[in-house]
Amino acid sequence: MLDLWYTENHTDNVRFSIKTNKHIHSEQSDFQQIDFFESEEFGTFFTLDGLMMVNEKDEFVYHDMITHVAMATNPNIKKVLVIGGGDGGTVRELTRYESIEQIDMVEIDERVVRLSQEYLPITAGKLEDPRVTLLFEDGLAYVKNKEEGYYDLILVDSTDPIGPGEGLFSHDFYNNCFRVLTDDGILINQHESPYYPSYAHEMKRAHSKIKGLFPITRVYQFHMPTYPSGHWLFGFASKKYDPLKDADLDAWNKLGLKTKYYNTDIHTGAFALPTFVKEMLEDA
Ligand code: AAT
Repeated sequence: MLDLWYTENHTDNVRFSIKTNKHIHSEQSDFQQIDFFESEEFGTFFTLDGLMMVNEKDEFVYHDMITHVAMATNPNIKKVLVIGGGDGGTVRELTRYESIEQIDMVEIDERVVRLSQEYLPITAGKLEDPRVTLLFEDGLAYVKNKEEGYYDLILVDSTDPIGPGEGLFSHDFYNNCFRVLTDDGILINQHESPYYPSYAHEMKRAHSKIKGLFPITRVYQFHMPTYPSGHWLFGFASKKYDPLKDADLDAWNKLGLKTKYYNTDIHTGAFALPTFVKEMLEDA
């Protein structure tokens, strides 16, 4: 039996490997290199340009944390925009809220969606919900052209700021997100990792841009075993609601949603950051 290992460089000096059973699919789309694998430890997973995006075993952490923190902060969210997120995991979590009326998902690469529908039904299974509209275009262009004050929530479920995801970390993009949000709108964005310097650099850059635009900006953390260092962040930016002071955590618990990572203790705890991360954010 051949040992087939998927290996990713987490830095120039650190590698992360997963033993795989099968390389299910490989293609170069118009935007990026897409690969799907099957493995014992992480189930089916896919990579974009050689970087882990989603796997069956730890996707719940990321998708719980990108969605439920904002939803517990403002339970009246009705119109949601997801940017990226082609695997469908973020949309899946949103569809669990009956109160949400409209979910627009803007994904640049239709191939990620179609392949996820084929190989990752665990995340893509709710993309056919009647409230969901799929739009295949660049998220940067989409928010530029969208009318102002439309969405209650924007979730930026994007790749890292290299390749097609670069524009989703730009000042222009954040500015347009602010504009298309309602007066009590919330923006959550994939905020990279504070640990390895190359990622921390991007995290600081993103934070400094958002800090200048929104009255309330915070960062919260979670543990993603397959992302570089495992220590990952989302940004919480908001025009009105503070995720700690304004969240009605009892009301969220009364919804009775069963989640595997998020709970209302994590809601509060995730905003408690290690000193080195606080210092990085302060001088960002
Ligand atoms: N749910 C977690 C999965 C992702 S994938 C991020 C998605 O963003 C990809 O499908 C990619 O095609 C899409 N994307 C990239 N750039 C754009 C853009 N400009 N407009 C719209 N969609 C885009 C996130 C993984 C995070 C990994 C962290 N290391």
